[in-house]
Amino acid sequence: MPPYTIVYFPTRGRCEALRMLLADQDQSWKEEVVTKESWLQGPLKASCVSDGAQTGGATLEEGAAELSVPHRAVPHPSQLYGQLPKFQDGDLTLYQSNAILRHLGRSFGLYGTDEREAALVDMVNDGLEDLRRRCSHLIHHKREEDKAQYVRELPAHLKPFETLLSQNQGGQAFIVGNQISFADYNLLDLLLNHQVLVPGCLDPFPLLSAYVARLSARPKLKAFLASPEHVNRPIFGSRKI
Ligand code: GTS
Repeated sequence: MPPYTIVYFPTRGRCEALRMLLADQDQSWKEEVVTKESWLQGPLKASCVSDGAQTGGATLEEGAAELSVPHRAVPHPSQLYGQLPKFQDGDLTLYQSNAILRHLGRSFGLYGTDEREAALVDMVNDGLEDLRRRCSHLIHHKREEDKAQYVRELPAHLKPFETLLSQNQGGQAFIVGNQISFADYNLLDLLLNHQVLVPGCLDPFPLLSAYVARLSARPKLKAFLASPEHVNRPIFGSRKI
């Protein structure tokens, strides 16, 4: 039995970076896929809802919006957040995708080689979260003019990552230091998604383009990215991108 279980909607969403990390680190894991129907029944959400949800505090965003999950689903006290992903590592249960990434980063030595690098890895990952939120807002509240604005502003949001790469060994290595970190998997996931969402968006960024090609060619990642498991899983819910 693999020690890891990912409980999530049938999308890449906030879990594909985790999956890429696990695959590249030669780990296996179990998937528990949560359908819209089972989520709407409520007990699973209730089993991960915070006290705040007693007043309707659970938010609805991203995949849930895609899945048309209603706001303020059944609240339940003394539980956590009311959202997926949920992640099991043996008897440790975690919520919050970035906490899970960091946990795996610590477990597999993917958190820089010292405190300075760890701080930089955190900085990159927090920057990625900013972009991920913008992107998911666009997907779930999409209007044509919003997409046009998103596309116009995207270069400014990608540029920091090109700059960070250029500052680390001329862009020939990883986003921080000399070894892969959890932030690399997160960055790779967002860049791959953006190549689908905004084709050609990496063209002005030669280092990021080469980085995507280089990381995607790592043998275990390459195999994962070519697997039906990855290929057939939509980036976001029902929009099939
Ligand atoms: N900060 C959380 C994280 O990083 O894990 C956000 C999790 C989140 O927004 N989960 C959404 C959810 O469970 C699904 S998705 O956005 O990841 O696709 N929504 C269901 C609900 O009822 O809110």
